[in-house]
Amino acid sequence: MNFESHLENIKKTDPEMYDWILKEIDRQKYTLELIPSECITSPSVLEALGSVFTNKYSEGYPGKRYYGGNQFVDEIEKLTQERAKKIFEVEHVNVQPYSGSPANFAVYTAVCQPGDIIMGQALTDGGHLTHGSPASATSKYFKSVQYHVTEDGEVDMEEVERLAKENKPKLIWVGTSAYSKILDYKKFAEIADSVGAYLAADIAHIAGMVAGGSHPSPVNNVHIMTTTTHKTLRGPRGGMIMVTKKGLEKDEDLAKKIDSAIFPQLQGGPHNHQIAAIGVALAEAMKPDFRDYAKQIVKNAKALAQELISLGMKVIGGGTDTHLMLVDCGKGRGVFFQDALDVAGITLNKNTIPKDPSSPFYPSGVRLGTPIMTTRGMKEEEMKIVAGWLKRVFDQIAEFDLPEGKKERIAYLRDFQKKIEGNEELKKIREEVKELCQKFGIY
Ligand code: DSN
Repeated sequence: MNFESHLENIKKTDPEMYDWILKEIDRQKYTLELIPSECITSPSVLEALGSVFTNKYSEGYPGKRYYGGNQFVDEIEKLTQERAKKIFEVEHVNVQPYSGSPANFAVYTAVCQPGDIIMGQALTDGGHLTHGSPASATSKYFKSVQYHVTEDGEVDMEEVERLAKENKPKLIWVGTSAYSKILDYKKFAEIADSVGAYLAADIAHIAGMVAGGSHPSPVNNVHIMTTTTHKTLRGPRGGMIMVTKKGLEKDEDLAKKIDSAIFPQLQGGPHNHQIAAIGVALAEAMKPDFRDYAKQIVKNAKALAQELISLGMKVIGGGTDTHLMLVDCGKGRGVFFQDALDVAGITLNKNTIPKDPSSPFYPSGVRLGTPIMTTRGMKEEEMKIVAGWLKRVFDQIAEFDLPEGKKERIAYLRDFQKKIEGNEELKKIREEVKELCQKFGIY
């Protein structure tokens, strides 16, 4: 894809912004992105996202809009809904959420009253902010009870059951942002049903793998599913809320409640360009090669985890069943690994590990995954090369340890930054990374 010809107008009207866009294109092209919640959309998705649908207001739903001129907006919204229903085998879909967090807040709005008890996996244990984290408004408006993982990084189902029985939550979330195992949806359903709770699966991370058949779907066990559309699903930034058959059996008004939570309760006009682009991504997800991609994500993640382990790195839980893994870097040392990798042209994020001995600000691990490398066409052979780079970078941070004192930390990290920026081994790896990235382009 020739980006420059797609940017000829902005080049003339806003050269400053044009330059930043070119810089970001180069960053994405020539560095290796291991953040497991990111992906590379297709040129078709980008075209839909840049389309004239961004010009239109259309509060309401197909056939019931508050503004005129929505005859084509109605068609793209219906088309996108139908594609999502088919792929995820659900009864009802709302494709208007601006992203995952608003989608999740709409679920609360639809099925809870302020002050109701809700349950979710702790953020420090691989859950998501919006599942009732103390840092999120969801814990301000609802009484949040959080469950955790064991040392192996698996959800502690005994704790889930005990907390559900003790607290009788109105809503239970099942779904993760930093978790490498397959969740026991059946057991979650038994627990939620036993206390009469709504069970909502947040499948944001795994949506592409569910669509492509390389990860089990929670559809038959839960009442609601939410997702973002820009992670493994490989669409534009956006969100969807889905109501399952089981959901309608529990509450025949559930679809209506979800729709009215999104509009008029929480959002205004839908982002129609985003909906068009989600539709394009869903059409791509129905193609056979998407299934190959979905399978390869998992194969690559397994290969990467195994190679890291054989090089002596500590992968939480001894491997992965999904697209991502957590690596234990030692107490408070995730930040060193993330920053050193940045210098080497490899991007990932520091992350807490189960029972983290440090704090969420200076966590002990990193989170990494394979969706982008897989989209670029890399396979198991390349995963070995990537694991080798990760180990070489890890060796460069061996001498660094986070000081206990908060003030000392800032000066120490500044000094660390200077040292790694001048590190010759990291610069060498950066060149090797660039070479591989040139072989596996993003467009
Ligand atoms: N920020 C996303 C992630 O990185 O997993 C979750 O919303």
